[in-house]
Amino acid sequence: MAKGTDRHTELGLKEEDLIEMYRFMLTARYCDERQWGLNRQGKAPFVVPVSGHEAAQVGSAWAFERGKDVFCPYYRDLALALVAGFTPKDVFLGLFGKKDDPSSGGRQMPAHWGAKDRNIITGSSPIATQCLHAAGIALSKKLKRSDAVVGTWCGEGGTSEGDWHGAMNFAGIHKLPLVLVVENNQYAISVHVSKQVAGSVHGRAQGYGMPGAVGDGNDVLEAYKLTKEAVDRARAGEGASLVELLTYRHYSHTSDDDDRTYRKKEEVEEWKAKDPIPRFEAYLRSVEMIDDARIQEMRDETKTTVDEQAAQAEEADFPDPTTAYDNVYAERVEVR
Ligand SMILES: Cc1ncc(C[n+]2csc(CCOP(=O)(O)OP(=O)(O)O)c2C)c(N)n1
Ligand SMILES: [Mg+2]
Repeated sequence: MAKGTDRHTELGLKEEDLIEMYRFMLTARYCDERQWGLNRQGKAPFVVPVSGHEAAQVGSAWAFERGKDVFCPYYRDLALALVAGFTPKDVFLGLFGKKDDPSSGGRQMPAHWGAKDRNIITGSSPIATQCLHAAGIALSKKLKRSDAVVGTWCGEGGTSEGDWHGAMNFAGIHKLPLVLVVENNQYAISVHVSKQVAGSVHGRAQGYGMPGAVGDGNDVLEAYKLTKEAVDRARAGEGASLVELLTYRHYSHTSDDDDRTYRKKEEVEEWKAKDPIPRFEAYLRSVEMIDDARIQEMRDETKTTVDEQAAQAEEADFPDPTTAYDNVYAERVEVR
């Protein structure tokens, strides 16, 4: 392919962008493998796996401007949290419930990503509540005449919630600078998408007066392209958009779920063959940005970083028990 006509060039992405995107995808994958192993060792009580969603999350997150835009993610968004400014150590501090966990200082369940200094708004456990928070923040950005854009992410199961429809309706009416990304991995725990959505997720946008796009969520460049169009639209004052990214989770819903009871092995294997990481590696090879040796080197480097930072988090301090009521009640109540 002649230089200048590559897909990424057409999207305005440079070599440094692609290499960083690839590194984030690898980092998320190794964090996932490490946290899964720690769960099986009994060291991490609850894990929400991300494997399979890396392209959807890194591609969509890359369309936002860090430091200005606001991220309202959901629990599966480990790769997105990394792009938005979490380090692997931060991920593991949350997993172990340690004092320096940026999301909650070890108070919340793991995977409730949040950090004020990185514009990541922590979500509540009820699904799709973050979409309403995001709509409210987008309204405030509009009222303040800021050109910041708000992004919110959820699964296709989340789109059955009233909160999601409320956010869509409000964002459509008020033309809010909001992008709603749906990571459609075909399942809401054990419930297949065919029992969740009769039409299509992206088709729901029409009823709320906004554009709805759908694309291959295992292709990081497509995830970026669709989300970037939506972000540009929002920043130009043209209102909200919905982006549906088709993907699949490789592991069970959480470490407390057994997906063998509702997913056929063949189906899982079929989707694993579309793994977003080797697919992106194939693209990077095709534009001669990396070769096999560089892939191995980057994989080794990333894995070492993740292992080291996971170990540092494991050794870190737990919160002081006397701080248990901090930020929970306005004033600490002494109980005799
Ligand atoms: C309001 C509400 N109902 C039910 C649950 C239990 N629950 C947690 S995750 C989940 C499935 C969500 O699936 P989806 O939105 O497709 O996201 P995925 O986990 O597949 O990424 C459910 C039903 C919840 N947390 N909140
Ligand atoms: Mg789902």
